[in-house]
Amino acid sequence: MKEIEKAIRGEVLTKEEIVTLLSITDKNEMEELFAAARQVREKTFGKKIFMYGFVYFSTWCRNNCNFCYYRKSNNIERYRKDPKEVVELAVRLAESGVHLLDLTMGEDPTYHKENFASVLKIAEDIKKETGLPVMLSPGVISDELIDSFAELGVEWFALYQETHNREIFKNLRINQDYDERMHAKLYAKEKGILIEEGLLAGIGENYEDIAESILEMKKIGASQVRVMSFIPQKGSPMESVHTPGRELELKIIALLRLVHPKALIPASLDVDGIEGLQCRIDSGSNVVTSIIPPLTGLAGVAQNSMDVDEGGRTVQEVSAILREMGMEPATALDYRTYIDQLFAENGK
Ligand code: SAM
Ligand code: MD0
Ligand code: SF4
Repeated sequence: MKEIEKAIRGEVLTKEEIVTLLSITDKNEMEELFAAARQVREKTFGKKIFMYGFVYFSTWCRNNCNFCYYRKSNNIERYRKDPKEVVELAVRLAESGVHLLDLTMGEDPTYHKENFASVLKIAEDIKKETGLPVMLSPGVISDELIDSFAELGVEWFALYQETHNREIFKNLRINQDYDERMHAKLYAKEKGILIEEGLLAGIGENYEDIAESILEMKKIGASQVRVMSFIPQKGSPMESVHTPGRELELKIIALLRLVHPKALIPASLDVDGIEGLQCRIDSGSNVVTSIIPPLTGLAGVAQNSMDVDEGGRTVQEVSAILREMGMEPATALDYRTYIDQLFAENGK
């Protein structure tokens, strides 16, 4: 298809062209799209795939996102892990071979009350003890707090808009401010932190909305860009909304790759577990996220238990599958070298 050839030449696709490619239903055309995404990925990354450890250490939240299991009004069992235990878990993940530690939490009122003192300490200790880069996923926080995390040398700030359609945002992230959320992200970038932006698939968006998101992610200078299929959560207002067919997520991954050739693009184990790894890598992603240590009582965000305790979401398991596919698990040094390049490009 001519749009695909254009992307392979390194030209940025227009919104209309992205919509055309998102509309593909023909199997051969879809395979052409995925093959192009793999070709574009290989140019920058070769066969190497990165792996992120995931530590979701507090599931308390002051917000009421309609799609989320951990929304405030959901009557569920929650945990806030003791800081010492969080550090131990991170060390364990580091020893298992992950390249980055993603420290994630609900917008826990306890942390907000103490001005994030324990989270700052957790991030500091984990950096010291593991030497690995750290990503922080804290929800919306103040500029002052972002300054503090920047001073600690936190490498990444992850905060997903989910959609760049303000109407849809309002219905998903109820009583939250679109601009405030976007501001936190842009401020972190301004402070020299790499940012991750993301969208949710299957929440009432159309192809135009998705194309706009893909282009907006480019505009804001996100270095990591993601999509996850919506998974219905028990007890939430969207409990009976169906999860979308996975072709949509896979096409979006491929288009993210074509529009953001050098970006880090997750294949999240949190949507379909380890079963979902190969197809996501095959459509152009290059980071496996949501690697969780087994038997620790830690949860995922979209699938709170799938494959975790069975040991399915481990470096060992992921590496074996990657090798079988002819891909190669990267090293921590490969990862550090790559993000150093991103920092240099961002002028830091
Ligand atoms: N509480 C912080 C926040 O919302 O930014 C940090 C957690 S963040 C990692 C939670 C992300 O998981 C959401 O931004 C959303 O993209 C994803 N997520 C949550 N619930 C989901 C669901 N039901 N299906 C798919 N993805 C979901
Ligand atoms: C993931 N469960 O990557 C994680 C999460 C938070 N930064 C990431 C959505 O699948
Ligand atoms: Fe809280 Fe994040 Fe879930 Fe929203 S997505 S309810 S902010 S944990």
